[in-house]
Amino acid sequence: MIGYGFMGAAHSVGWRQAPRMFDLPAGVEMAVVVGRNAEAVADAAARWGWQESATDWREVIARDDIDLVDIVTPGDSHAEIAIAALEAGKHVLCEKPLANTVEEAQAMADAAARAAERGIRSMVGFTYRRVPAVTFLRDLVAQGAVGRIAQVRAAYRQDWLVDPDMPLGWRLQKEHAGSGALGDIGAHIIDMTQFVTGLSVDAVSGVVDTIVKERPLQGSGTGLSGTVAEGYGEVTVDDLAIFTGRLSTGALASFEATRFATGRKNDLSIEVSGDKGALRFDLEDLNTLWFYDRTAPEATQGFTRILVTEAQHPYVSAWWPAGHTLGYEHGFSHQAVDLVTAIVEGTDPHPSFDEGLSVQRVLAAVEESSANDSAWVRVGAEVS
Ligand code: SOE
Repeated sequence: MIGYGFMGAAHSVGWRQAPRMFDLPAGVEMAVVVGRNAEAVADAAARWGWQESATDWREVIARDDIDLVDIVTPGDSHAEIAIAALEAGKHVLCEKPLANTVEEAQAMADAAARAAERGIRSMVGFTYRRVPAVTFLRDLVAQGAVGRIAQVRAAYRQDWLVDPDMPLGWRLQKEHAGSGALGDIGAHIIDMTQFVTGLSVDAVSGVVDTIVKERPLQGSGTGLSGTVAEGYGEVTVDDLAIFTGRLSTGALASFEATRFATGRKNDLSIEVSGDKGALRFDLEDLNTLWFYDRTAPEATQGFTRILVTEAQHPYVSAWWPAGHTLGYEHGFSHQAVDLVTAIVEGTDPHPSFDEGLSVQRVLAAVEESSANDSAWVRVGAEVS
């Protein structure tokens, strides 16, 4: 695993639990965790159960005893590491968003396609696809439970930037993160919309905005907090993004990605509305799915709560009995299970780098639209 911040912790928990709770077709050895600070990465290895730590990812990628490289670094190093790992014949799991630009994502997707010819697999870490209620929502949509989709409403709302003294971490710097709320959390709801509906976002109109334009420099810290250092620096990414998407059937979707939704901590919600019914999911209540069945007798219609903890629900049987709920970290185990299974079975895991590229194109189109008074921009059209 390259990187050891917030996502490094989450992935480590996933890799550790997956082989213990699921019957995997291959063993998992947490071999090496890599980071630039030797002491800090050694601590991370000891805490999370990696056999070794190292400071040079190129040396680690060159090792014969490494089969899979998990990339949890900021976006500015995804392309370089992923392409080098794929060329070295390693399977790759890369955190979202796939890259910082469409060009980088395209180069990664090309490298993944070349590697796939040699049986090397790659996958993007849109982990929320593997929250059981989200996977089940997708299954129900595919079975026709909502009928023809008329509209999707998707929002990812956080509030950790409301405080103007929150320091200028890497997520607020374009050269490291590519974009702000748009790429960090907007990418999740774009991917989730495409995943649960099976439709693509083909055109967008939107606006991105930066509310606090300068912040104190960061001392230490890698996650969503940190200490403040002397001086101020410019915020070079968006704080929030609001956009409309036209889906491939012509249906409309609304998207809201914000770090300024006061009181909302990690509130990803999606509602899919069709002519037969509707489904709604909210990450702050992640064991629940709401289903409205328009085909039921009118007198008993209404949003019904499904507690997604039954053995028949995706992934659940490996964990606890019905009603014994799961949490944020379980998606990372499910991701590990599906990737290892695909590698052993010789199938292509999802989301693929091509799917990551499709999200990247939507992100670029939203920025293009915002720069042009919210004009509609076709996704994948040449972005100036
Ligand atoms: C911060 O906004 C963050 O950690 C994202 O980077 C993750 O992708 C999301 O899952 C939770 O919030």
